[in-house]
Amino acid sequence: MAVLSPSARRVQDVIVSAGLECRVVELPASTRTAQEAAEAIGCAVSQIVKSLVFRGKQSGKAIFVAASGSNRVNEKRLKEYAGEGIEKASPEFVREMTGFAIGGVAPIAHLQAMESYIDQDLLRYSELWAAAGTPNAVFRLTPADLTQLSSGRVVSITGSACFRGVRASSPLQSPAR
Ligand code: 5CA
Repeated sequence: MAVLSPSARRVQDVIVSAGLECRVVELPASTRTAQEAAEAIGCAVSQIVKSLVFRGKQSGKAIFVAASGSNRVNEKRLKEYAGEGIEKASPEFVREMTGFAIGGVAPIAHLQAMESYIDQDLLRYSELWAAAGTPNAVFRLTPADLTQLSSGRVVSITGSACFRGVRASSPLQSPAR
């Protein structure tokens, strides 16, 4: 088996410590973005776990969101969960909190504990893929693995708060390739 780079190793070690069998793989192609990762893996973009860091405008606290690759985080909704205005974190803040550079941020093995949310749409799939510390490292996991590894609250992260009921009953998205 190929030797993993240090960041990918850190992710693999956390997986093993949790008693899970997911295996980190470093691919020859770039998996820097959700789209590139889906193409390299051969899965739907919606099956990619997008790892996003936001920051509370008042408190400066870090907020982590594991989102389905095809979803856009509704910042109004995230603001409600966080209890304050939020903004996208800077690349430096992302690295400080997670220990990973943008493009390789894993949903686990972060340097600092963060308030975390998991996009409920990710629970629709039997198989997910997430970044594993570098722009070409990924691992396959199930939604159950994700909720076990991350202490995040499973929530809806799309749509606006007033249409919550409508969104909740919306049909399955066809996987975008
Ligand atoms: N390796 C893939 C998933 S396997 C990956 O990391 N995709 S991602 O979507 O989780 O990470 C890219 C995300 O980083 C983008 O969606 C974007 O929200 C964020 N990002 C990109 N550039 C910046 C930037 N300059 N500052 C803050 N966030 C950024």
